[in-house]
Amino acid sequence: MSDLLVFNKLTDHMRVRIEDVFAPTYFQTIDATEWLPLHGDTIRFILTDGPTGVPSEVLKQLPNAEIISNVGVGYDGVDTVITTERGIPVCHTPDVLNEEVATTALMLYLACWRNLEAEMALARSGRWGSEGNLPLPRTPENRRVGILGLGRIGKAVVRKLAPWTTDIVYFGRSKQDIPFPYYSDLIAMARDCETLVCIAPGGDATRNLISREVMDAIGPDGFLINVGRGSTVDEMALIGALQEGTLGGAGLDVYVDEPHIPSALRSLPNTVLLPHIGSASIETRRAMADLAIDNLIAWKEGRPLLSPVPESASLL
Ligand code: NAP
Ligand code: 8YV
Repeated sequence: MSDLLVFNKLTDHMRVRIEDVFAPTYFQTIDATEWLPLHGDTIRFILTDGPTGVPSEVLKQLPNAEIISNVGVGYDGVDTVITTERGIPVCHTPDVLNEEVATTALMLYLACWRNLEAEMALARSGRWGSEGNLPLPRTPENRRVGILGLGRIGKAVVRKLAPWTTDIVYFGRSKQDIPFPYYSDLIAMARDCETLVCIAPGGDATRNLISREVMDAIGPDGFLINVGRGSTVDEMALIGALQEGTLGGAGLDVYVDEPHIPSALRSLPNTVLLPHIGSASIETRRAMADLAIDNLIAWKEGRPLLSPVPESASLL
């Protein structure tokens, strides 16, 4: 009888740890319409990841679910209004991925400013000799960078940017006790900076926050870097701004409908695109997986959770 429903793909390390303690069912291997009505009531524990989440219609069919553990810090795929109503705590994996995701943001920052993708393509093409070099790009040095979401990862981004620029401004819902200028108006910040880095959570509160107006405020000489969630950017507006050149370029790790990247974005020369690899190193993904599994085991053994999400605090 299964007690754990697993939505995400597991590494061998995770599988061994999980199968040592739990009796898992892997969602991708079952016919949910048949399985859930028959066995849904046996499930006490749920494991998932950021992009996958837990579909609300599935959660409805797990009447005895006690806990959801998310391999990832972003948990916008889980409806915490419903989980809180049902008394189901949600855990995530903060901090262990800060440096890796910040490195991804830095890679996109440098790649955009130095036109890395086109330069690499020219070197591989064999046409360097016949065509000569590309027009010179502009330097990433001493640019003003605006951070949307100066939280755990946002602060790591600022640290990693320091060798290139320390001219940092930020936007969020509240002013923090830090020495960087705060903007309560995202468009005003976009107007004043040359790169906007988004590392805010996804979900309804931030949906389409980066509107065409924000993109146009960054301007034709600036870049948008998004390592937060695709939902925070109005993707259709982004395509328009990039096609018309009112926004200089975009470095993206996340998209609205992953793993689908709109063909318009893929064919534009002024984009640098990554397939949601913000935290994707062996070491960091293992640390995230271990923390997510440790939370499940702590719950099973009646110990305090290691990293519940803030919305679950009232349940603990
Ligand atoms: P965090 O420490 O909670 O920081 C989030 C920041 O976003 C805070 O500074 C917060 O500031 C701001 N924020 C939250 N809601 C907002 C809103 N409605 N409007 C404006 N700003 C808002 O989270 P974190 O650990 O840094 O992670 C941030 C996000 O990065 C995750 O939620 C996830 O979506 C994304 N992420 C992506 C990858 C990837 O692979 N690409 C990997 C990890 C994480 P205020 O509270 O002052 O508003
Ligand atoms: C992962 C993420 O891609 O932590 C997050 O919020 O988006 C990423 O680190 C994801 O959760 C896969 O495990």
